[in-house]
Amino acid sequence: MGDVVSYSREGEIAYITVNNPPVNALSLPVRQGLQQCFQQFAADGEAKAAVLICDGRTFIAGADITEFGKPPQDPWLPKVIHEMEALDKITIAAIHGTALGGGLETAMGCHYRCAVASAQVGLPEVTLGLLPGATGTQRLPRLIGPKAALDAMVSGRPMPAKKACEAGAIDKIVDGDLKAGATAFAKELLAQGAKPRRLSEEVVDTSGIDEHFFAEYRNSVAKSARGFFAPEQIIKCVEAAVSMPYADAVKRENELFMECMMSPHSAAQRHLFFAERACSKIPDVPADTPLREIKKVAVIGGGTMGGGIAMNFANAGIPVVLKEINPEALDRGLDIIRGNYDATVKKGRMSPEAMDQCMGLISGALDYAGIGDCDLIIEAVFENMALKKEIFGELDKVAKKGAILASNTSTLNIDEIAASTSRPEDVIGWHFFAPANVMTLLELVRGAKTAKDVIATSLAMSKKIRKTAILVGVCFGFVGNRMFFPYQREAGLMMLEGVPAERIDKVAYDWGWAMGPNGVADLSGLDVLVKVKNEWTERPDDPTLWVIIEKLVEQGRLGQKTKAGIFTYSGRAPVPAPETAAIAKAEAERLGVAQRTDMSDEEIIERLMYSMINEGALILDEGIAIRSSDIDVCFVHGYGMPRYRGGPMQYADSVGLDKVLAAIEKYRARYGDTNWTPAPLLVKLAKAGKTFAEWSAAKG
Ligand code: T1G
Repeated sequence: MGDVVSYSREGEIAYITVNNPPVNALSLPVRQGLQQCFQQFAADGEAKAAVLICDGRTFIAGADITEFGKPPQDPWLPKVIHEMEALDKITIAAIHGTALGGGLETAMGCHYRCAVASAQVGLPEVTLGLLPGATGTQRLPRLIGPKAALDAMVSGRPMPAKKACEAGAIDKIVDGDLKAGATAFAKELLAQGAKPRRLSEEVVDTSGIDEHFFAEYRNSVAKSARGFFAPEQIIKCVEAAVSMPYADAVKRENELFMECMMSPHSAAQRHLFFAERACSKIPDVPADTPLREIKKVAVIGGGTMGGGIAMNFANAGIPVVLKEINPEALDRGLDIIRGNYDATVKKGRMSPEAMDQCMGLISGALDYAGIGDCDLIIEAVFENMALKKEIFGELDKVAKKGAILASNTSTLNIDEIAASTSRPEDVIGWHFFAPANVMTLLELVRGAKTAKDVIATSLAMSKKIRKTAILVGVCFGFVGNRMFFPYQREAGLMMLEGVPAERIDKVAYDWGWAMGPNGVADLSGLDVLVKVKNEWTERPDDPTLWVIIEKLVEQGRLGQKTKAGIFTYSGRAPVPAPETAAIAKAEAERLGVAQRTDMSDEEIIERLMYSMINEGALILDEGIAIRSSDIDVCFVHGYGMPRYRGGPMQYADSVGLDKVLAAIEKYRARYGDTNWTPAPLLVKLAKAGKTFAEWSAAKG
């Protein structure tokens, strides 16, 4: 048992305490300890009730995810829970922090549950490509009804304690000290003569269920669950809960749980869980690096990006100054922000009071005088090196000592920008993704001279503004865009070969991307890609690169913002445009691009993905990304790659690098070395039978 679970008693109340930092995960010693301590409680004649409580910052936060993928070890959690539930003396779960997954399942194996108001409870297994596999799919519907249980399990979103109490998942909210409150609750139950409440002996309230319920529920989650494996398995479990005896339904739950556990989706989603936590670990920046204090922020440039960036800080309660060059531009910038907030309020996702509070934190400035006291200044102006250098020269004169000077550049050289100041150690890239107040990815671009505390502060601040940040090195396009360029390159070339834009996008969408490459180009603006091509001075010599997009821009078809680009837009839905097909045909003839009528969907997705993955292998070899999982985080958080694919490098590992290399060699034979020379790291790992993940882990 060790000390991960301990037994004690005060009078007639026993306490079973879990102490397994950092989150009291249900590792094997914890399961063994729970089993033994509840047996000790059963045998303790003095103990009339038991409180299950946890030390540290949270109640049990779930099964130990690090154990997944290894042979399961007895006692399994369902067994421990059923033994707890069978006891003839009452048990009470005392919850603080986050009772999640197996944690809530264990609490539901107790006869009663209490919690402090700040606690949250939930079954987030679906975020790991799993389902609540320790009777949660059977107990939660018995506690809060099938619809509320499905919502909780299919979304994976936790419930605040108050809401969980109203729904019936928690019996009592405890004020003040949790242990004291839980003890009082236990005594109250004893005084009432309360009996053990065993959910396994109850049935689901099916009064709200008719013959259409599950079909309608499936339709209601079709969009958000598109392509994911686990949500459907969860719905099947709840169908079993309402139609089968408990014991049979639990067997069905276990079968479906194992199907999830064995799915590549779960491997991918569990990979991302750890990947998102690894990306803030920088090998040469100690975790205890002192941080610079950020009390006030300035954003230079109030365009779409600048406005969105400013909102992130206001949302985190940090005052932010938006600096523009004239009153009209400043008003436009503030109107963009107000409009964004209005839209959120209208959707019911923000209260008008919260909006006013955020707007109250945003002020305007027309010169640099107003930003001299800012601790972090983010430049978010037009993507032009000369202009950025001029601005950083000004910032160098006005910014306070120790202020962090950041650029939101999406491609340009941070070292060159830093060289226009006398303090290159304070300069770093903060590359947000449009819309900046929505997309969760932030690329922090480390310059050659960027100070370690600037990096540490930027990582900490990114968490505060609810961004997932990866630290990247300096190159054209950093990590995300540099890998997205070959992806977009192949999309353009396939159009020249006669593959309709809409087919390419459908293949990408069906593979799981939120939007195909052509829809993305139209969304971000075709003129943006043309500007990138013009700024990309060291790009490979490829006469076919984005020639269709250049012609479309010449015709004023810039994408969604002009209602016409690669596609035509009457609403937001893209409509195939004959103009694009005509340009593709004409450009193919001009360039002598052979037409392909034999292109399979498999080739389309291989050329899109493997061109990106090959670039990712180069990026890893150059040290531009610290680890392959950072690249995965980049694409899931910044480009709409589905979590069940795990990110491009995880996907390559799951396909097998030997297969990826063979396909690249096939395209090299057809399209030449310029775009299809396999990255040396890919060749090395493929030949050694290794994965990108193993290479990254070995690198440390
Ligand atoms: N298992 C193992 N390690 C875990 C863990 C877990 N369940 N949860 C967190 N960690 C580690 C994490 O990797 C990090 O490690 C440290 O704890 C702090 O985490 C049978 C099958 C609880 C809300 O999905 O949502 O139960 O990086 O940085 O921001 O049906 O952790 O420090 O080395 O995230 O304060 C279901 C997952 C599992 C909850 C805390 N449970 N965890 O957030 O800290 S499946 C979950 C979280 C299951 C059953 C099924 C969050 C948190 P390191 P952190 P945080």
